[in-house]
Amino acid sequence: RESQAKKFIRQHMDPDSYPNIGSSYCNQMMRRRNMTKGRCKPVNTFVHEPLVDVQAVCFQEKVTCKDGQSDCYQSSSSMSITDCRLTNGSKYPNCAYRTSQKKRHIIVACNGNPYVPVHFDASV
Ligand code: T3P
Repeated sequence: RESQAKKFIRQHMDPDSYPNIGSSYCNQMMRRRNMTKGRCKPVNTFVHEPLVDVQAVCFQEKVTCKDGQSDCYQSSSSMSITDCRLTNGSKYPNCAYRTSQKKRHIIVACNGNPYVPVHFDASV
């Protein structure tokens, strides 16, 4: 079975696409990374930074997660990200996404040994 760490990488890491991101980026990437199987995942963020820099966030500022319990950390630097948000009229299996590029501080939950990101909580 896929580990939580591998799942985070599949769902949230894309270091190499930036800056060549077009309006169909999310439609393609959400499908390619298997987030349109069974349902359309409503919101998902891809991070365009090296994996080591995202893993390092687990040792940066500790913050409260949205669920109030897990261990979350906020990146000290702003990072290049792309938010994918399902469009209102989109109907499974035709998952249609709006692509928005941003520079934000990311908040991730970390777990395990090695202590690595396992969930994307928010960007601020
Ligand atoms: P996961 O836990 O697999 O990383 O919160 C539900 C899902 O939405 C969660 O999936 C993370 C994802 N999400 C983003 O990817 N970006 C966001 O900005 C927010 C708010 C949620």
